[in-house]
Amino acid sequence: MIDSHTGGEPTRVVVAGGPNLCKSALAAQLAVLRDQHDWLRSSIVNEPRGSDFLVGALLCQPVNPASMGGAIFFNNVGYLGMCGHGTIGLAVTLAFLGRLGTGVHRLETPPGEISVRLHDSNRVTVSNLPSYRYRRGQSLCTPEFGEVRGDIAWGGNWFFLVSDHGQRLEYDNVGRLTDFTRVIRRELDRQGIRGPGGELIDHVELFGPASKSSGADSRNFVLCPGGVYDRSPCGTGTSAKVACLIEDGELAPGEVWRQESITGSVFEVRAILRDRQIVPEITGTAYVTGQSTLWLDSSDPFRYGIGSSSKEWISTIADNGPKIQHRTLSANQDWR
Ligand code: PYC
Repeated sequence: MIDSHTGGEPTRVVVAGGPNLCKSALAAQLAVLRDQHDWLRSSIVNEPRGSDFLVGALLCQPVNPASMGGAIFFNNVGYLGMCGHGTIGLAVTLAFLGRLGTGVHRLETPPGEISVRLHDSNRVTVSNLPSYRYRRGQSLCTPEFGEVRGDIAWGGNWFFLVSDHGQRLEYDNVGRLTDFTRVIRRELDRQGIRGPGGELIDHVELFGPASKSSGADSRNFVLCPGGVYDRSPCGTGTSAKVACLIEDGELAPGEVWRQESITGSVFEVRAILRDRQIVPEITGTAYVTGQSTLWLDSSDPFRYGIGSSSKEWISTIADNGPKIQHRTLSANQDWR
């Protein structure tokens, strides 16, 4: 596994030894991973190895041999659609391993194929999936904070985007921002406010003025599905934002939008129109921070992560003995 961070948000890429998911479309590979190997996700991103804000990426076989690969992104509670910061981290990781050269490469993800341009060993532009706004000015009543209005938009994941919120978007206020956005997330769910196909709106994004020193157009705070905030400006959230700006005529196709995160990191985005669809291109920087091998010790009750519902883990505990063969997942060993 290789760790990196993109604008402060970590990505842990499994580069070898994952389960055999067959060479099918990435959405089908995701279904197999979720249904049969969810222990892999929880082992990697949950405590004690991981943390609430860690995003994992499993490198998969692509359907199209011309693709650089496929990727499934996941976090402490489940699976993401696309992941902008994670894609930048993945490209930098593959460059670090000598597996990716500068230039443009295709990457398959569960919601569709994207492309990645590696500029140098750290800087990457992701050409995302077409992004769009589903609803403008959706009203939401919350018991704690009264009415909140936001746009519902998709940029690879579903977002509720709020500009008028009365909150202070500063790093020393992340506790309150987390509480505020968790209430929004809870009420969206409770009141059945969803995407057009019933999808959960599982990311909440607040906007405010950028810091003067960043030279950015806006600062955001993004609550992720696991209940913690994105340290980066969030690639899919920034895509959802520029889709709204273009639909409102506040940003022209091709014009650059610089999105600052709550930690001060910045993504540069410009959207192009392709077949009348808004395609955001997100540029950011990632750095490799470490390399490790995952060890699953059959006598370790937390080998699948704290809170994991892995059946194997439960049976081991119930039987009070190591019923599972000792299994390890390493860079050299393919576990099946
Ligand atoms: O960069 O798209 C992103 C992202 C989604 C969740 C965390 N980061």
